[in-house]
Amino acid sequence: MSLHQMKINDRGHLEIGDCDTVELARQYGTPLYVYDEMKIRQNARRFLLAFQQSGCSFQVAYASKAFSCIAMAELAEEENLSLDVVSGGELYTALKAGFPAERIHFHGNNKSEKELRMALDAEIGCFVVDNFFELELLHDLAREYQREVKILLRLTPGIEAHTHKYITTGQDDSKFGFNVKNNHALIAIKESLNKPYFHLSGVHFHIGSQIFDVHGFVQAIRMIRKHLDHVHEETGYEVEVLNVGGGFGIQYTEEDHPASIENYIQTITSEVKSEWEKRGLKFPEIWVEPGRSLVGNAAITLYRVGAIKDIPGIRKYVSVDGGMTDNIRPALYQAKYHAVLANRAGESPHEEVAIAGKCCESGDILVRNIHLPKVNSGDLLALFSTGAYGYSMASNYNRLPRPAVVFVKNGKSRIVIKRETYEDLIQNDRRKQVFAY
Ligand code: LYS
Repeated sequence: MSLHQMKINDRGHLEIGDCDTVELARQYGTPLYVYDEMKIRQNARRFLLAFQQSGCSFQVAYASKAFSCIAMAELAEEENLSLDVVSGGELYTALKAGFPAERIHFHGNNKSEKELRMALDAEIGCFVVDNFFELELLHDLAREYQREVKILLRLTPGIEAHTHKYITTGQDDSKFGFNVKNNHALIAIKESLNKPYFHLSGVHFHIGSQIFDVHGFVQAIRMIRKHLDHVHEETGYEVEVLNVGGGFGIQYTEEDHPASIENYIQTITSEVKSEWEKRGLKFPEIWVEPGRSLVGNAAITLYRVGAIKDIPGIRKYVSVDGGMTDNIRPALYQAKYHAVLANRAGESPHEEVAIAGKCCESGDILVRNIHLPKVNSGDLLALFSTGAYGYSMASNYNRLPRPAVVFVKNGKSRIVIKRETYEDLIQNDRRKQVFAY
């Protein structure tokens, strides 16, 4: 849920998807991830419409790392998205959901042989090859399968996006992709063209995550096009597909001012058109990989407030029943979130507090400073815009069970991931056996 769309009912309760959050918490317990299904669908449709209006051929591949589960893959399928997966587990989820394999793209800087075989068995649409090791391994497997495999090469354009250093990916010093500046990209393209079991559809790049400024994309497209000119001179090769990755930012707090979905797509498509037109080349198919921008603002997390510790003159800690186990982003990236008291959503702010998680880590703080109405133990707290990289990065640290996830729509809710139980936590543990050694 984004900041400006907060809906409060006549009981003063926050609503999402026309469902009362207090009722949702009562029904499913807390912590609880709640996704507004229509919001995800609207975001998807905005991407597709912006592309349709550009006149370009395209694919919008949902980056399932942002939030992967069967229901999400089903939704992506219904909305005519493609799917980007980065592991055997994400691929397995997509296939189990019945997602069409030909619309799956496989990413990752260290795909194992087992994962590559799984993807070849499923006959997925495209492999985004990340490095020389994978280039050889995948080609050996393609030969073994006696099948021509479609690939893109992930290039590293040498662009630094203005975002947290842990989530930049396009700079030269990156574990991802073939660097353009040191000629690895050209060598990889030449090698791919010489490999009989590869069809090189094009190239991919990704400059980082949570990017607000469209200019980074413009710069990267120009830079990649220059490199492709060089490739053209050397080999005569032209790309059919240009995959510009994702990284489209969203608003977490009022300090964030990302460009709109329409603005990102319009900028990217016009830049590609103008660069290709200048050279009299046929426009490539443009692929994007939004994750956060599809699901991030579609969800909230509901927590129950427990202990409150006031240190006069220093800080008031309001502790909730989740924390870094269901949302690592504040601890990992100093990510900022907005929150409200969901059971008293209409009340004015009264005090400044910190919202703390329940893990045994001083860094387990979800929000360092926030103005809320006077908070009482038992209040329900809603953290906004938690749909991306929240549940998907959740852990069982301190042996906390992972929360439940529900989808809401038109006043109805459905569980899409059930809450873990203590029994789930120990299901893979084995007791000591007398003759075990
Ligand atoms: N997990 C990161 C985040 O929460 C983003 C990673 C993007 C992956 N390419 O912001």
